Amino acid sequence: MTVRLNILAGGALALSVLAFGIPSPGAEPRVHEIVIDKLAFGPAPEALHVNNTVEWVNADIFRHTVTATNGSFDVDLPAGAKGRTILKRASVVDYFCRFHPGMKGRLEVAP
Ligand SMILES: [Cu+2]
Repeated sequence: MTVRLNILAGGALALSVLAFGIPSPGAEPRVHEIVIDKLAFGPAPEALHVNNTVEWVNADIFRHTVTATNGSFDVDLPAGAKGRTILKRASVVDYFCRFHPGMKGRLEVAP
C-alpha cells in the first residue's frame, strides 16, 4: 500500500513536470534520513513536509524503536535495520524509543 502511494505520487509529479515544464519543489516526495547511533537519534531534518518520507537507519548495535507519542507511527528497528515513515499530516510529533526511554526526538512537519 505504501509503495503504491509512492508510485502514484511520483507519477503525479512526472505529469506536472510534463505539463508545466518546471518541477515544483514543495510537492516532491523527498526522503530524509535520520541515523540512530550510540543510543541517540540523529538530528531531525529541517523543512519536513507532508508526503515526505523519513528513513530511519539503525547504525547502532542495539535494537531500537521509533515510537510516536501520539501513536501515529511505531517502527521496530533491529540492529542494522532500516525503516520508513511517511509523514501524512502537518503536525509536531514527539517520538522516543520503547527500549531506551531517554532516547527522544521531534519531527516538525509543515504542510
Ligand atoms: Cu533504543
